[in-house]
Amino acid sequence: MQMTMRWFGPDEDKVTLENIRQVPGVEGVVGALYDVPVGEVWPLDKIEALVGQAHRAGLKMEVIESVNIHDDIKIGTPERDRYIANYQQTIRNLAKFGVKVICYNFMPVFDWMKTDMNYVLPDGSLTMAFEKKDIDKSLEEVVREVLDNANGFALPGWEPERLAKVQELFARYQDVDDDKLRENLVYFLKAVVPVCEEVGVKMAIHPDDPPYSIFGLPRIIKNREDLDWLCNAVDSEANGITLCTGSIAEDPDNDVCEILAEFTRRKRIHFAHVRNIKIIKDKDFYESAHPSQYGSLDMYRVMQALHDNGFDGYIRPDHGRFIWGETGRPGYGLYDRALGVTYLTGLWEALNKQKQPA
Ligand SMILES: [Mn+2]
Repeated sequence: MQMTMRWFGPDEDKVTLENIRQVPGVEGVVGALYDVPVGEVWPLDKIEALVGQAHRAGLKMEVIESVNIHDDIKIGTPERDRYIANYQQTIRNLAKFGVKVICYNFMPVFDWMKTDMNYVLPDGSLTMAFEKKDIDKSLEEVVREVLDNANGFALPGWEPERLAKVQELFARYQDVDDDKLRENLVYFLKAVVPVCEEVGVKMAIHPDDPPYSIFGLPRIIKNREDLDWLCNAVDSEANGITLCTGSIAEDPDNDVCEILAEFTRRKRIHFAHVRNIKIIKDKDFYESAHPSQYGSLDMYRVMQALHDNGFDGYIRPDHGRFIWGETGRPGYGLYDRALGVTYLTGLWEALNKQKQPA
């Protein structure tokens, strides 16, 4: 297991590499280039500079989150082949600098959805929440609220210029249903997985967040059946999963620990986002502090499912709350994520020692 934290780069992140280097247990950062338009090739010199910064700070950068997928690939237009060829080249370029895992998602329009970016918990900390009543509004209203509440930071997957045309984007997805989206994902994977195998990189799809349809959009990575379908559709270890415990748990019908255990055994989980959520009612929830007592997930069992099935991939604590007066990009402060790292590392040590008594 290699513990990591996400880092948005020197210009986009208030949290520095030096900060992250001092969090006990963290060996690497998960990074990305944010100034290359979606669909274009990531240039070697920019990758070299990015990875080099991490190395100079004493950190690895073996996971990229994310190389986003161009809408033409998800929609399946004739132009997709050019974007897929670019993606293949990006994989080759990343491999040259030691990247092992590429996280991505295949969600139309929105990479993720929360309705409250500054939800106040009883202890005064701030977190992100999702309440269904708040998406029963107009599309523009929901989009504006998310963008307006980002505390001035760019949100991953929420490019304002793309979402300014949200109605047009929806219109482009009009004929894409679940089956069509699945077909387009397989078309993409059949093209990129052989390149991954050749250069030693693994693709790792992030499940849909939330794991059910919103605004009538298709959703294809929601539960155990979908993940099983994905693994069988292109049967290669290079066709893998970023298992996000929070996203999967947003549907109370999903058994997160069972899913973790099965796909770890099948060697398809290359990257795990480990966070807790608290279900408020039905499918409404907020992102809680990591320890089991604050959320709906038993985090001991979550880590045990990974540990006991031979997990040897990368982990990060996904999101954290804002505590101790910290402000910044919602979900990505330093303090609460550092507490999450420490807690998860502690659980892992205990699991290791239970297996090998002193
Ligand atoms: Mn996640």
